[in-house]
Amino acid sequence: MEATAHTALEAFPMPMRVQPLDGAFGVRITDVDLSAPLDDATFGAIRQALVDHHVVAIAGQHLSAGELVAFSERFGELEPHLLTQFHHPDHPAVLTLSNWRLPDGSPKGAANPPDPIFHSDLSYRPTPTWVTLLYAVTVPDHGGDTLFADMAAAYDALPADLRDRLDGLRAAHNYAYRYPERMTDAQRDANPDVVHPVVRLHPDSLKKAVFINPSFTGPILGLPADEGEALKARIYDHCLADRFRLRYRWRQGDLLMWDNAAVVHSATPAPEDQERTMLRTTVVGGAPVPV
Ligand SMILES: O=C(O)CCC(=O)C(=O)O
Repeated sequence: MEATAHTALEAFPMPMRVQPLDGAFGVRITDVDLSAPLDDATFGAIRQALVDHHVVAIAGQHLSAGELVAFSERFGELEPHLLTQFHHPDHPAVLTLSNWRLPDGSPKGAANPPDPIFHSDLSYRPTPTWVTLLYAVTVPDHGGDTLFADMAAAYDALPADLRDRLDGLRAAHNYAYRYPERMTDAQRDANPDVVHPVVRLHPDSLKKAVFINPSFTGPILGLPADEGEALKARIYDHCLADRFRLRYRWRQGDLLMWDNAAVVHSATPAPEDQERTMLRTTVVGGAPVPV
């Protein structure tokens, strides 16, 4: 298998237009309607842009939950979130994220925490999420941006001694390392620790990327706890630096996709007096391949 060539922005299928996002990486695609059936060439170009640029924003969409599912399924099998209480009533593969409350006072969706932290979606599963698709239904007029860090570029830029030290290491992941209070006993029992390589090989691009995150990653196997924590802190300090970052400012109707095998992301707080509601799907990837 050969690594894919970087998508040439000027060679994108018409009538779509693609431009770099304002950050270290990522692209914005316009002039495509995701509620309509897409031919294979158009979908293939979007998929390749995701592999090459890690984050793809498609603006100006009007999607129902069913249309979001239909487009998401082009990437592969969808995995419903373990927080079943926030599944869309008609489409369990859709998770509603919201800071808002329904008229009866119950939450409209899973709320982002007040202290968001970088993570890779479902890294606590044996086959973590490959693509996350997040669709902006209602957005505030400020705040609630999403942050990304490019873990492949960060890996490439690691000092050689640290890079050599990481290859071959493995770490434990669990949703409970971040959100123990959100889980029922049954959810905790159904989601024990899983072990993944600290550096993974991307199945499409064949690039290496750091695959630990400050939310869901626990101990590094085979290292004393204090040494493992110090190593993780050093890695996060390097990987989350501004030079590897993208800040995404949302507009209503945006569909944002990201490649969890190449980036970590974090919500940021939204104003409490303005609604922010998003629909999310997650596409299952393969088990992370060690380097
Ligand atoms: O709402 C956001 O900006 C990001 C949400 C998030 O972190 C997630 O879906 O995993």
